[in-house]
Amino acid sequence: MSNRLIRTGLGELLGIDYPVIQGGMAWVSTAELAAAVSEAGGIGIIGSGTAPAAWVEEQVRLTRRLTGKPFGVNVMLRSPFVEEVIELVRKERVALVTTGAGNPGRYVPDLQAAGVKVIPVVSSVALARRLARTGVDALIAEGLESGGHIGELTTMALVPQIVDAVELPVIAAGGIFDGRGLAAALALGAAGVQMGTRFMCAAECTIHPRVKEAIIKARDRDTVVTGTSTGHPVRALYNKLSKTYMEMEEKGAPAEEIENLGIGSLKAAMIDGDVEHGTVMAGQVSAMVRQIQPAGEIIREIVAEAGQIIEKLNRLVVR
Ligand code: TUI
Repeated sequence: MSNRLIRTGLGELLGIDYPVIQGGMAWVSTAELAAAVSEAGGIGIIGSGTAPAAWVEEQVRLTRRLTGKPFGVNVMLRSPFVEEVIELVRKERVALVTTGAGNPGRYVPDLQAAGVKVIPVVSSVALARRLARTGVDALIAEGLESGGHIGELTTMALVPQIVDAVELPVIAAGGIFDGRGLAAALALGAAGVQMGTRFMCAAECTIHPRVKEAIIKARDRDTVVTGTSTGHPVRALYNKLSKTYMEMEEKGAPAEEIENLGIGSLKAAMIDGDVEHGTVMAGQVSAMVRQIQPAGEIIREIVAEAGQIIEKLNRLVVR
């Protein structure tokens, strides 16, 4: 397969060859996956989730042993350890911090002063505009096709709106699986893509094999969104736990009771492999995942396919 570069400016910003970011996923994206993605020319992200700084520090050290290339850490802003994790990534001067589930505005100046690039994940135009004013380096616009905590707009509708609203590189996330997704994202004005679900089935991803199997088995309508009634919608594979969620939401159970169902459930799925009583957060593209592949192969495939599509589209235009 040919492997030319797709130059969008994201490569220069992050010091990488291909405009592909691996989504930071709690309990999923550890040093092994992050390092493999970075080694292959994308950028890998350690998902810190609700882990304390000591765990993140260990992961940063391990990643540095596995690759000399730039990598990032995702900070989940609803973590009880958010302050100490921010301090750790600042002290360690990791190349990139992505954030999720909140507004990271107040951390931006200190991180950038330490040489850390800051790229928040947003799911609305309002937050994109607010964060653009804080001087963030780029934005990840994440549509509701994604797994995990999601917003209310699709990638197709959200990405061009954010591209028009800010003068920053925008990375598209949610529903992106292959070179078609990358080419489509570029057509919407994005400078690159972030992918989570596909990298869950990378050979280097350390999650329980039963989770990979469940994703490979999933069909088009097998993800569901629960938690909308509590204000924290989450997309995950349909299973016994999501059935319970839906029943409780249906009968109008108190928000606290519904939220309590989720405690420990992500770890139960990803680490213990309980794909029936745990939360298997995964996106709508789960249905497209058919095999376990090395991260490097995934990246090379996507970039080559996007290149071919762009050339083919070019030939569609008759002069
Ligand atoms: O963050 C994600 N996906 C996630 S985080 C996660 S772990 C979790 N644990 C407990 C509660 C919630 C999540 C699993 N999946 N994606 C990035 C993302 N961020 N999508 C949407 C947002 C978002 C939502 C609201 C970003 C900012 C925001 O702002 C609210 C505010 O404070 O203005």
